[in-house]
Amino acid sequence: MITITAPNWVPDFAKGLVRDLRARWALEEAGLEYQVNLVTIEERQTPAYRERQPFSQVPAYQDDDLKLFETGAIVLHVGRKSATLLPTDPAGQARATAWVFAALNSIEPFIMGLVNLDLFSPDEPWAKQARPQSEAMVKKRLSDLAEHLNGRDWLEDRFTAGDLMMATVLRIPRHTDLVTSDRTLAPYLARCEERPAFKKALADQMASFKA
Ligand SMILES: N[C@@H](CCC(=O)N[C@@H](CS)C(=O)NCC(=O)O)C(=O)O
Repeated sequence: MITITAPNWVPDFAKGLVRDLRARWALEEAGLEYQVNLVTIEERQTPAYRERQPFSQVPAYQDDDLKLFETGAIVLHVGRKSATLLPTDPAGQARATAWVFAALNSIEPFIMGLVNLDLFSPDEPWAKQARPQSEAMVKKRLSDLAEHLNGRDWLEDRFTAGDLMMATVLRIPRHTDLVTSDRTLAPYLARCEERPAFKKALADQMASFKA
């Protein structure tokens, strides 16, 4: 049975954004059965957990043959089991993979830079000073993305793992209107979030915090 880890607790601002959502969503899209192992902060520091996730983070993934970490790797691994996530033709698969990397490499770091300033150090003078440049960088990447998406429903000619990853990244700056005010990105994100697999994954993540 496939198992993923998820945190047993997070602060309110992180609920619905925790990265196990990516693994849950991919597994739902693929129609694969899985179980979720809720782990405490202390458990994540143990050698046994760090063997599964060297940075003590969530999620970690395990199936009969493989222990895996990093959501990009997990989503691509699950994607190879499902044509819903990754086209079976090599070119289509490579393009979808490129968008997974783009989300994680070209957009998420800038969004996380802004989030770190806004949510973790809002009152620090250095954070106030750095914010305009940080926001400008996010806006530039988002506008590049919007330009690509203009007139398209998905990053490629159909939904892929690239859209899944991009949507989870675009959800992160929800304390701002950077995505929701954009006439291309807002409906794109809504389209992704309308998918039944996303709704199920999100509902399950939220339910795990209630439990
Ligand atoms: N690059 C990792 C990031 C995972 C990550 O940041 N997980 C967060 C929860 S969303 C976490 O475990 N944070 C606690 C920590 O970094 O110590 C991935 O994509 O899997």
